[in-house]
Amino acid sequence: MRTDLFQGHDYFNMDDLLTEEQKLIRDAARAWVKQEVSPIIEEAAEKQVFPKHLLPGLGAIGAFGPYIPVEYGGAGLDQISYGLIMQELERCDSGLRSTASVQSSLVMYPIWKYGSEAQKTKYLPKLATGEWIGCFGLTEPDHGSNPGGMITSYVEDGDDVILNGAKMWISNSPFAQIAVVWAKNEEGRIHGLIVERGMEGFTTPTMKGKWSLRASDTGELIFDNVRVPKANILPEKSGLGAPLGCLDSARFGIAWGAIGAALDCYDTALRYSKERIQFGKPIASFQLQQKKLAEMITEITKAQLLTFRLGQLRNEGRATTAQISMAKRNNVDMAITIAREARQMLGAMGIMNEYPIMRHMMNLESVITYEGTHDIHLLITGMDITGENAFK
Ligand code: TGC
Ligand code: FAD
Repeated sequence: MRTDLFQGHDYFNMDDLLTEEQKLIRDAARAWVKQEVSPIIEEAAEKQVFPKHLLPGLGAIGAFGPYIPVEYGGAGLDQISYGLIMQELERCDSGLRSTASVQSSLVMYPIWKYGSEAQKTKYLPKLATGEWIGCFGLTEPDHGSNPGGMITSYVEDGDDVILNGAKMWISNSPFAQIAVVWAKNEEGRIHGLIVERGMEGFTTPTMKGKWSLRASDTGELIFDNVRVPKANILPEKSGLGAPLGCLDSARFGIAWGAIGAALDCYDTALRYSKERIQFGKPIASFQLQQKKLAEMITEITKAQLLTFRLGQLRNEGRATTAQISMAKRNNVDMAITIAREARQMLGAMGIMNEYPIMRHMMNLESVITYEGTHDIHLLITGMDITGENAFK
């Protein structure tokens, strides 16, 4: 069992920009992670299981729907608080943050923004506590970066619809009680449906064999003539813009989360470099190792500044999809580069589970792929600045 010695790093006094409430929320999340998750995370990753006993604790620290209004069971917090919670979770493990991202931004967010009052009252309070867990089905075996091409579809049948198709790579699907599923109606228009575990013809096989995000359960969603009440269709928004709006929120959380993973790698490498003696001196005294550490904290600081500003813009309702893309892409790339450098600084010890770096490095290979790949986010920026669409 590893002792979690992490200390925050705040080179540009970013804490001065946070409110007392934001700092309290961040510190509470950090304390909970250190006590409840750090001691068990390596074993969970090795066994390839998500530790489900953590779900009520995640609910209690406000990680499920931080910005959902209190009347629906959420914490009613601002976007920077949401980001800080994601940072603290991913500081420990990207899979832990994934569970909270999916629940908050990809399940609670669409129900809150696009759902009926009856749907909000039925689902949101139970999702906020972690009593129910949800998942988000957009990606299909043949439609990843191009979700608009999806073939999952439904036809109307009285008060119900009959849903057919399959989704793949779905975080939390193996144990989720509900799935927010994106499917085309008879006119080919995309709608969101809430599919509940137990509906006949609905199965969620687990996907095994991942070398990345091992402490997060990933699976499929299979719909074989599943009868879903029309009352479970999200009524307030349709079209591809509906799931893409959820992705804006989740990608924002990932931008913060990636800083957490980078901080943990930097913190580990910094401490190790002061303790590890070679040629009669700590390796921290060698210029090449200092270069690595100095560049790491520089990149982390730049990401912190970018992301804080993005949080302000989101709080004002002004952040654009392209700004969020830039932050997600930059910060995940920053974190994966730091993980690789930090691993080298630990020499052979860097590959051991006694330290978190290799796990972060492997996790970040998923994070740089999901919620829009590194290349897709570059093309979103490219389209935004040139007005030219290079996707198709
Ligand atoms: P495009 O023609 O650009 O847009 C289609 C319609 O959507 C509108 N729109 C948005 N609306 C709201 N918010 C946004 N962010 C929006 N972006 C676009 C757009 O105006 C248009 O509306 P309308 O009325 O004209 O129809 O769509 P496209 O087919 O060209 O695709 C664009 C592209 C490639 C950028 C997009 O599809 C994309 O982002 N692809 C990446 C797919 C992706 O990120 N999938 C993520 C799956 S979920 C996941 O990975 C969860 S990981 C879980 C975890 O965190 O653990
Ligand atoms: P593809 O789209 O096949 O892309 C392959 C390569 O081609 C990539 O490098 C990509 O950048 C490139 N490419 C594609 N199109 C273009 C283009 N136009 N121009 C240039 N290059 C291009 N999805 C969900 O819906 N829900 C989830 O909960 C979820 N969880 C996930 C959990 C994990 C662990 C992982 C790994 C994925 C998860 N996903 C989920 C799926 C994820 O969103 C997709 O993997 C991602 O969107 C990329 O799709 P793809 O894997 O099919 O890659």
